[in-house]
Amino acid sequence: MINMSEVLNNNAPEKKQVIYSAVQPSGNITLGNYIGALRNFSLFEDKESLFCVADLHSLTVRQDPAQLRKRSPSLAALYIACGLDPEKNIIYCQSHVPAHAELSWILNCYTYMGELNRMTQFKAKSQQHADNINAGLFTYPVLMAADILLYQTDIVPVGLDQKQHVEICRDIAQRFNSVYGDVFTLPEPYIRKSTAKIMSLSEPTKKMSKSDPDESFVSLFDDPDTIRRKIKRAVTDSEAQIRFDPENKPGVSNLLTILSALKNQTVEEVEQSLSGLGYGQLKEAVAQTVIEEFAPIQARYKEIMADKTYLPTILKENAARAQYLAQKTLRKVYKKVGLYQP
Ligand code: AQP
Repeated sequence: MINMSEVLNNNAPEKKQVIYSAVQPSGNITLGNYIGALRNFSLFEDKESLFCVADLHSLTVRQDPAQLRKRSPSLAALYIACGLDPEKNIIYCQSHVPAHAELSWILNCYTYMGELNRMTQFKAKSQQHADNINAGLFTYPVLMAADILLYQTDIVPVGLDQKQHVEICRDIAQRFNSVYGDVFTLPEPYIRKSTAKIMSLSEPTKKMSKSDPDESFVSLFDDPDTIRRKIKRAVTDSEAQIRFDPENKPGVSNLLTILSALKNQTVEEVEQSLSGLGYGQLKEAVAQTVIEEFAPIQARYKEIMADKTYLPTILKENAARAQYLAQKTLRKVYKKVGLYQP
């Protein structure tokens, strides 16, 4: 079981809490997305939880339309395969709920250019996509704020890279509330310290990302041979000593973090269990653990995708549930800012 005391900022009040999180269908879901986000989602089954396929967000980077069309339902199927029950949770596509884009426009008018300029993801993505620094990339955090605030969210389970975006969401909400009264709930990020950032296999000082080259990450769709091959090639160092030291040994430390997350053990316990062994054995242990973790998810995913009517039905029904909740907030916001509603 995941240790709840490991949580950063876990000080939300005792009430029926709303949980919101999203993943972009911008590539094959990675081990980083899984450990940093998806795997934590089922912790919140007893709360009112919304898990979104952030297809509008993914347009901030050029996507192949045919691929995107397939990836969105595929990601929703993965949510379910990872253990989320679509009857208890609301699993839906962002573009099926127009209120996201509508609230985003309003919030744009309550967000400053200076704040958005400070976003590290915008800086990184601008460098990565220098030929396409579009306005959507710049206002990405505002759409994310709209996602979260529409549902009066209390907790947002994310990886560390998204912490800054949850913070700006709070700032925007606070600014709006200070003018119009308590319209929005202020959300808290839920970030597990030990697994907050899984690093790239080929460049372990960089975050593992689904839009990076294929060899830099393990995907939830990789077969056992591919998982073994990729982890075998993971960059380590020449010291040949298994030791957790992210600064001097980022590659080995990343492998230990992955192992500790998936085995639900502390890094020290994992280090101890591998004492005296070499990097080959460390990599084999990581590969085997990942393969075993993914096997039931992949099997369930195949079953879901084989049923051609199940997923479209679920996504339509869940979008209607999300729309109902989102409209309540949007109507309130329109009224507060003075938009005429006959
Ligand atoms: N390497 C990571 N370690 C831990 N958590 C991670 N997350 C992403 N990478 C890691 C978390 O996964 C969730 C989904 O992220 P997203 O799709 O909304 O966008 P992202 O953070 O930009 O993820 P990627 O994989 O890097 O996507 P691309 O390449 O499209 O930009 C978030 O909770 C994120 O923190």
